Amino acid sequence: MPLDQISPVIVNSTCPHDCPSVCALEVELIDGRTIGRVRGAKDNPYTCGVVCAKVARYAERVHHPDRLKSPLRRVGEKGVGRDAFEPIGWDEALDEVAMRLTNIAEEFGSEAVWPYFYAGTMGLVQRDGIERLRHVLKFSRQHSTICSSLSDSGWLAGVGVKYGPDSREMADSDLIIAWGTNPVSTQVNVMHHIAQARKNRGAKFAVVDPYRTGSAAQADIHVMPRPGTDGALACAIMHVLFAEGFADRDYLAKFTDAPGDLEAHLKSRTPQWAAGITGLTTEEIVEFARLIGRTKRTYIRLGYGFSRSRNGAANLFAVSCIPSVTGAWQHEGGGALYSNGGLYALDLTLIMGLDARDKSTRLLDQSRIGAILNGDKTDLGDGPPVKALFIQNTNPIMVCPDTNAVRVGFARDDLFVCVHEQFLTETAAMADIVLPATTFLEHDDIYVAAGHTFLQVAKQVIEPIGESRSNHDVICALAKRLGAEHPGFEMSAWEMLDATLKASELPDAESVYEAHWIDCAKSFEDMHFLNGFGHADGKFHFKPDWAAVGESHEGMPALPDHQAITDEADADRAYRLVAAPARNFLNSSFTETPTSQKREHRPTVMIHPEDCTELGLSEGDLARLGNDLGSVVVHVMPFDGLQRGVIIVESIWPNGAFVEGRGINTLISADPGPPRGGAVFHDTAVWVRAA
Ligand SMILES: Nc1nc2c(c(=O)[nH]1)N[C@H]1C(S)=C(S)[C@@H](COP(=O)(O)OP(=O)(O)OC[C@H]3O[C@@H](n4cnc5c(=O)[nH]c(N)nc54)[C@H](O)[C@@H]3O)O[C@H]1N2
Ligand SMILES: Nc1nc2c(c(=O)[nH]1)N[C@H]1C(S)=C(S)[C@@H](COP(=O)(O)OP(=O)(O)OC[C@H]3O[C@@H](n4cnc5c(=O)[nH]c(N)nc54)[C@H](O)[C@@H]3O)O[C@H]1N2
Ligand code: SF4
Ligand SMILES: [Mo]
Repeated sequence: MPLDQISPVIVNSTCPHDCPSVCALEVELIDGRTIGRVRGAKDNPYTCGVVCAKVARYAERVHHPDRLKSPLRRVGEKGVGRDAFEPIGWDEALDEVAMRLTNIAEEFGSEAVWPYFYAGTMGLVQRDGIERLRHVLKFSRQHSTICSSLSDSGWLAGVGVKYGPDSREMADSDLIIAWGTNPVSTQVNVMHHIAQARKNRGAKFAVVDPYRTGSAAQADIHVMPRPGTDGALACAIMHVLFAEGFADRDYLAKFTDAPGDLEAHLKSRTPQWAAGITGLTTEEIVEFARLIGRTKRTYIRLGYGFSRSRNGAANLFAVSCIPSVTGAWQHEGGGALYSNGGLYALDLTLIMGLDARDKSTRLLDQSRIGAILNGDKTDLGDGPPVKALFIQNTNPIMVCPDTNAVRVGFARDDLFVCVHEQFLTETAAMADIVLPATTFLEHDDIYVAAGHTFLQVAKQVIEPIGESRSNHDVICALAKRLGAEHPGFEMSAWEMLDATLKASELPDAESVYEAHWIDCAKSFEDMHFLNGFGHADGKFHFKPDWAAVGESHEGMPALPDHQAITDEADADRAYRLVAAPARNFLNSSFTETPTSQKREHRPTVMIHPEDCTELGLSEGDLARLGNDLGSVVVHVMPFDGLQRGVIIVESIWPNGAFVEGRGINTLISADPGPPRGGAVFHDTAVWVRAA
């Protein structure tokens, strides 16, 4: 019978992609090997039946003809593609990886091996099991900086703990501000809850973003600052709040550390001052501040995007101070949310092998992989060079800063690379051994979320594609060959997640799976910090202890401020580049699916029409963008939804999709943002000319 005539079974699952929404899913199962449509679970109070278009069409990805189906050994040049590889058996592949890692560790020390991973899947067993192998064998550790270290730093400085007012409360807000986030693209569920508030309460929706994103286009108010200037904007808003009687002085006295110092400090942070830095008008700033001041139920949804600057931690911190001045935290539908990552009190000892962790083992910065592979002593310290990479869940040749350096590093003849992947990515194409990986539909796992409060357990839905194996299975098989011992290497993925739940005093895996999710929200009082903020004194800190947040705290502002350390434009590099995510990709994933490719069309630079005229560029022309790190060529799209002097290239396209084969991260610096590192994807000055 043709597949479309079979009525499919619906199976519960959870979206594993690196996205705050972590949607509860309903997957059409056509047969034991084939899925149909994917929908959001209607009865999940956050997902509410909504998923993004990419995942609705997951069949395109899971059943893609290019899925890796067997282990591969490279027999040709690096970076060529499929023709350079020959299929081999699993035992042969794993034996070779184990042999190479053992030899390298014996010759150069265990720190010469660097297991390297990120969040291609957010499932805790499949994502973090690599840490267990690392810790048991004392391989180099990874400082995970590519996504959330700047934003974590900024949030923890003021609030002290990583959660906040329940995102479902957006539906009860009167003003929702998407600050440095583009939910239409990056977390579509937020838009659903905003739509509820607009419909039910006539709520206003505001977006703070340097360009007119899909979200900004739907907003009532779009505040469009220059990139990297949110600290100045936040200070000027707070200046107005104090000056015009919108500050909640009772709240400030009870719940904050230094309201007097803050008020005095903000006297000189006038809207005129901020206008000069942000490129906004004084009137816009004052009007926005008054709206926030008048609206008790103001909910700020803080994004990661505006933290991806050298001053990103300071900026996110400054914005998080606003509800502490107005006292909005006290109200239902009020306050600010960055992430609920700290809500889930899971004991990850078993999964991550934390009992075997030796903190004296070298820690290497994930975002500086280019410098590290090229032997930079500031990164390597006294330790050995990195001689072997074992990679799961990430595609550094596309997604890391300073692509040229990353490529030179991967091209080293004396570097052994094993990549465990679903597709032959640009990174996998540089590997010596490639192992085929399952997708979330082909293995079991447990999921927590940044954007909501639900913990979910999902079971395997279909048979693994080809000979693919899960991360957990590969880690355990390698551990056996490497002589690594830990109880976690002896268990199935299901046993691991069940044991993790039990160790965390939560219901067992089967019960959570049966329920599809359990809600880990704390009480209203706790989520709104009415019982105190996360610091020992229970106060929100306007004067953060930056030294407690990160080592590179020197120069962090004592009170919320504009920290003038960005890569500012100058006479030679007149444009500020924002390399924001594209709607139809998810980081480097979905760049392989036909629908996403069609919708995104091609790498494009958005330039203000007046800048286009000055540069002699028109729609469809090729422009070259460059700085000290290199240059890239892209097609031009004149666009009036940004300030002059700001340009946008949405991504993350493969390098190979660009005219000269060099992708946008060629231009991104690997400088770590203070105080605790972090990649600065949206903080780049470039020159632009016709190509
Ligand atoms: N220009 C620019 N660059 C950026 C950003 C930006 O905004 N602009 N954002 C940055 C951010 S925030 C992030 S988080 C990074 C993310 O960058 P990546 O970590 O590369 O992103 P993903 O696409 O999430 O996942 C990477 C790979 O994991 C694989 N994968 C998925 N599930 C599994 C699995 O179960 N097992 C195995 N073995 N592999 C799996 C996928 O096939 C995919 O190729 O990119 C960063 N780079
Ligand atoms: N479609 C899609 N969804 C995704 C991803 C994707 O690549 N594509 N990536 C996933 C991942 S790993 C993450 S971490 C999240 C990130 O999702 P978000 O939190 O939304 O962060 P970004 O997408 O990096 O950036 C959001 C917006 O910040 C803006 N921005 C840049 N610099 C500044 C600034 O200085 N000030 C202000 N106010 N705004 C600024 C950008 O223009 C962009 O529109 O999204 C996830 N969801
Ligand atoms: S919105 Fe995010 S979590 Fe939801 S289906 Fe899409 S990628 Fe997955
Ligand atoms: Mo991310």
